[in-house]
Amino acid sequence: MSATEKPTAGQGWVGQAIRRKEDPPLVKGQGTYVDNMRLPGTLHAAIVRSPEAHAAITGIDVSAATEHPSVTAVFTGEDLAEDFAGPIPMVWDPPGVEIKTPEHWPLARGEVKHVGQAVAVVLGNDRYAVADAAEQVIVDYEPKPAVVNPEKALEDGSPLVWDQFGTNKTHEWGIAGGDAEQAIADADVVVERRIVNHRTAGAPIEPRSSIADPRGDGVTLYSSTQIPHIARFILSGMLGMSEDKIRVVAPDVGGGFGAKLQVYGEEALMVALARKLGRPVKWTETRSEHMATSHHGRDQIAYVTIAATRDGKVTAARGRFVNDLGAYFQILTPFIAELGFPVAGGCYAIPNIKLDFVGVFTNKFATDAVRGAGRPEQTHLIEVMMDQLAAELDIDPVEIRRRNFVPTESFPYETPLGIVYDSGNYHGTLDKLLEHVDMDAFRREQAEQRERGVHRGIGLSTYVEVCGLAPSRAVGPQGVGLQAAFWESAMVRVHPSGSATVYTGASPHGQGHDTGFAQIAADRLGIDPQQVDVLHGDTDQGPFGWGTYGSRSLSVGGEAVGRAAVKVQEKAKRVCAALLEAAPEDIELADGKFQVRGSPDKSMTMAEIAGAAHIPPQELPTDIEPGLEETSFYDPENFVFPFGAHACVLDVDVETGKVEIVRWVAVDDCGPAINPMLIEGQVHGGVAHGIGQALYEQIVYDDEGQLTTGTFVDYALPTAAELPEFETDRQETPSPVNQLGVKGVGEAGTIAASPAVVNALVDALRPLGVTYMDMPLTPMRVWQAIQAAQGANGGPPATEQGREVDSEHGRGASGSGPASPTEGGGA
Ligand code: MCN
Repeated sequence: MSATEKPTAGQGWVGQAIRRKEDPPLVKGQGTYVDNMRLPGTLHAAIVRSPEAHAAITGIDVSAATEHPSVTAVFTGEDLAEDFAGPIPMVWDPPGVEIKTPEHWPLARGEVKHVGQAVAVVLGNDRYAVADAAEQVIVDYEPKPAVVNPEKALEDGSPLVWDQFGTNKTHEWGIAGGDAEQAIADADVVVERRIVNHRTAGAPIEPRSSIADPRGDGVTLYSSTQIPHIARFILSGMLGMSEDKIRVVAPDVGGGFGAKLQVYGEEALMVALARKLGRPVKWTETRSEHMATSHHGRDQIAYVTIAATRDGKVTAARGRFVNDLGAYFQILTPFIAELGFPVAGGCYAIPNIKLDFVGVFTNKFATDAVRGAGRPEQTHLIEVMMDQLAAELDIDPVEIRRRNFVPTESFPYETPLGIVYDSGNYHGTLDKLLEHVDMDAFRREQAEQRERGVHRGIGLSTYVEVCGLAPSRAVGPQGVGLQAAFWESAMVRVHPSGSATVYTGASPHGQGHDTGFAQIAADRLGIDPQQVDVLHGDTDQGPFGWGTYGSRSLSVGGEAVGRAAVKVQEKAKRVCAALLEAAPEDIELADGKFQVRGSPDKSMTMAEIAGAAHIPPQELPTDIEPGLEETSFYDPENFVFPFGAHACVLDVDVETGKVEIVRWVAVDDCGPAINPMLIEGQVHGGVAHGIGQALYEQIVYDDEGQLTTGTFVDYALPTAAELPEFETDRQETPSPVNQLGVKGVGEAGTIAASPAVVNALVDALRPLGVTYMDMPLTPMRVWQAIQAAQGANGGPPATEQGREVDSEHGRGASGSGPASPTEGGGA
């Protein structure tokens, strides 16, 4: 069936690739983004930010800015001290672990700890005038030594980010299952690598933006956020207001990629200022502000060991991780790296696993969740290490994976870390991938091309992802210690005419929930998805919800929609049964009608039933309440574990180091498709994100803590021109965890992509002696790796590239090749 053909209403909407309902206004420029909103009497805010990475503030002179004709007020951190009841909270409190948590206020108090830290705010009627006036605020800084390299930050004698803690180590957290040390000691083969997963930005197309609008003793905050309800909850604590006095609205949101899974100081600041001044206050981030002060992702140095038998059976995996957390915590900062632990063993039945995480303060902005959040890091490690091991043992990368996959008959499979993978068929997705990619033919072609000087490689990534955040008891206070729960809510309301409104606690920002969730509800209500309006992102419009991230919205929020719609369907059957003089259990929904089983001529449409439910006729028994509306709160029993197999084919120009991806094949399994077109879009975007990190994108601070990648000129985001055409396919293995059988897909491509790229590069360059490289695979770094492997140029050995560039912060350390870390990035 084509995307435009319609099945009979009420039947089989789930699974159809119907076009996204939300797109027409967005593509016609009729979207409502926060920055488009104009409220009468709005004051615009400009923020004065620190140019210093670490300094004491010895004076702030606001007189020139205050005298500016367009300026209404200027405030510093001290001026607003009474306006906040609490700092920006960090919500991870794992049992038995001490985490050194500094106070983090929206405006600096006495010291700055990173470039871009907010120091003062200037308010006025004109957006551009306040930006000019902000430059007239004179701040005196007494610079202090900065530390930017997390490993150096752990050394004795390092400058301290926080004197009060006496160390830059924030915390240690570890988990183990089996006996990895013993297995490593006993192994035939042990492979060890130091793998750097560098810092990246979220970089959504719409930067952050907030307007706070005071109303009586309350306030409405319009914010470009992924988490309106959590934002209200946190803001109520920070501002000392009860939640009912705060309404948070996330209107159309132009992407987030994790960077808007956050409550930022600026959001609290706008609310505080609006209350103080009694006028709406608005702030929209510039792109440079985004690069400096929206949280970053990744930034991990991993020491990984993998042990195996000579025939390639992996017996142990061990990792020690140094995570650069920046100077302050945002809401989840120290937790993000650890969030990857459930998939540390990947798709493989590895009996012994040991992981130790160390968090480190540096004079940088905080890291936190960026698409994948901890899982891309772990997947990168295990997938790169499988290829490294395969090379060590001279076993084909396909074969080594097959020898270690969790067998299909072993699901549900419990990992040594106590995580239960719900369902899987890893051979299935790999088999399907190999139907698209003929490996033997590729190897023949590769050999011929090498003769002609073309360096082509293929890399695999067979990933498993943990998503569907989350069973509250697994992640809440008694579990890993989050001061949060991750159930989801849905409310389904059928109107008197039979159309419906669905309210979800998820808060999409590009994923297509308006369409997919409408399909789920439509099938259960016997109506057309076009008759279902999906509302989200407004704390005043429905029950509490936990937002969109962690590829949770469908498997938790969509499941809640399905459950609420089933409750409505059950009530509709009771109404129908009463009016058709049948028993409720004899009413079935078929062909879009509620009918008496076996008597299709005795039937009612949802419109007829809804009319009767709202304007009850005499025949309707009085024990049936009027109305047709139900709410569901769904807390999953387990996570869900999507998986798949991706292949990357790339060419390396060995003269320049430029990498070009020439083919990408993705086979993903996220359970039964609600809408295959939405899945495909997510896979495309996700893979693009992973390729971006692998080849182009990197946040770089220099030795003094200055951000050298503060714009899209230096931070090379790939465009469509740098990306291949994606070939996608799917397998459907239902999850037993939820009634829809679905798993997440929003991060799958990102999680899968980066190791496939690195493995492909190594496959291409192994004949030249390059055996491993850290990302980003920029022309300079690739060229250096080739030179080093060939023994030319006096550069570092190829296996040391990541370490070498990391210590020099990516600034062309050996003096050859382009000077920018992203030079040649192509964006
Ligand atoms: N889907 C489906 N059938 C399935 C599985 C998923 O039709 N079996 C559809 C869902 O209905 C939904 C979409 O796929 O429309 C993604 O669903 P899900 O995997 O539940 O992920 P979330 O909706 O929770 O999205 C979060 C995820 C994350 S964590 C990031 S980061 C991310 C992403 O999604 N950021 C995005 N995708 C993004 N897409 C856009 N356009 N912009 C972002 O910022």
